[in-house]
Amino acid sequence: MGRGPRKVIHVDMDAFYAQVEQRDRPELRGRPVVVGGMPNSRGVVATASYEARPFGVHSAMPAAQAARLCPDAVFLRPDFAKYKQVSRQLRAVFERYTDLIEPVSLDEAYLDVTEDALGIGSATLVAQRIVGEIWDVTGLSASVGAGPNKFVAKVASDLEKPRGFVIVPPERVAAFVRDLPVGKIPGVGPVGRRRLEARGIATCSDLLSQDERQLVGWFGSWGTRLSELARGVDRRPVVASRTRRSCSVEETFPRDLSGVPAARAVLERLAGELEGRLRKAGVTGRTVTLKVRYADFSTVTRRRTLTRAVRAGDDLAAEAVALLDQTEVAERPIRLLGVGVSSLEDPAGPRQLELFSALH
Ligand code: DCP
Ligand code: MG
Repeated sequence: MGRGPRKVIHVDMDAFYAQVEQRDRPELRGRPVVVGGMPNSRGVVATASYEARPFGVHSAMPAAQAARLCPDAVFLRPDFAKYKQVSRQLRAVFERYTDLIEPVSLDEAYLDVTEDALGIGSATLVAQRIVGEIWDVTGLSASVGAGPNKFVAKVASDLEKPRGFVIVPPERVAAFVRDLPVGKIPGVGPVGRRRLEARGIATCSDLLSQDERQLVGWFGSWGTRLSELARGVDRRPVVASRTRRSCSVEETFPRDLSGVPAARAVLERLAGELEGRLRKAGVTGRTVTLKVRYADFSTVTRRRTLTRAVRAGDDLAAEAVALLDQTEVAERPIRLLGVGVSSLEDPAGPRQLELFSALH
């Protein structure tokens, strides 16, 4: 294990989708912008620009409600391809500073810079350089937090958004955590908060004043976890994502789709497209993944690993359609469907694959 405290940075873009849109359409800068569903639909808000937030507009709220709260807001549909592109640019910035990068979502990642790649040494300096470089490369602002673990870094990055910059050195962790409302602890949602408040626990210092055994008695293993976090302790490592070799196609619908037959027709078409991609790449795959994004933007993936590698559109479609049973596609409107394949193999055999990689 480590010799001394780790240095963990958490980066989270400000009002991500909305900021990208404001960057690309300067006439929207300084104006309330809501990205997500349209006000006259049953869609929900994906995010709101900081100009819209004082009106009470927030993620996951029905778009119609957002329009009532903030009648001057400009409503835009999300452009996921664009956000993914920015996300790749962020990743490239992070990679200059460390290999230990754990992406959490398109706009958020943990970085372990205990030993940063450039030998800068100071987490504060690394964080400053990362924010500066993100701005130079993407024209977008980020908030960052740094501390000896993921919990502290995450809370710190959220504390002074937008353009937040909060560094918590090890000796300041105890004071930093003490006054934190329990609702700010990642993983404590509204339900958890109510359970804690019912026991008179509103802040981390309230947690600290409870005996750990009492917390475990009330809340089970969650009690242990809370007790640790309240002391500013979080041992979770930053886990670098493996570069998974996969291939997928997906489609967002101009209007939400309903029903299994409609979903099946789309999946058959996407599977045909995927076959083309796999053919071009000269690979087959053993794991088939179905991706479903519902109208409220919540997204699920379901996968199945086969005993043999497949590539034919018919095979891919059959697997993807079978996986529909494990989703709520029959009951809920669908915004996006996707089919992917991983555990890729080269049907020509491993020797060919080696030769191929040796040539690159
Ligand atoms: N998102 C979404 N639906 C949600 C939450 C988020 O579609 N319920 C999308 C839109 C956000 C992006 O993910 O722009 C990043 O989520 P964040 O929670 O980081 O929120 P923002 O970046 O928009 O704002 P903040 O400045 O609070 O981080
Ligand atoms: Mg964000």
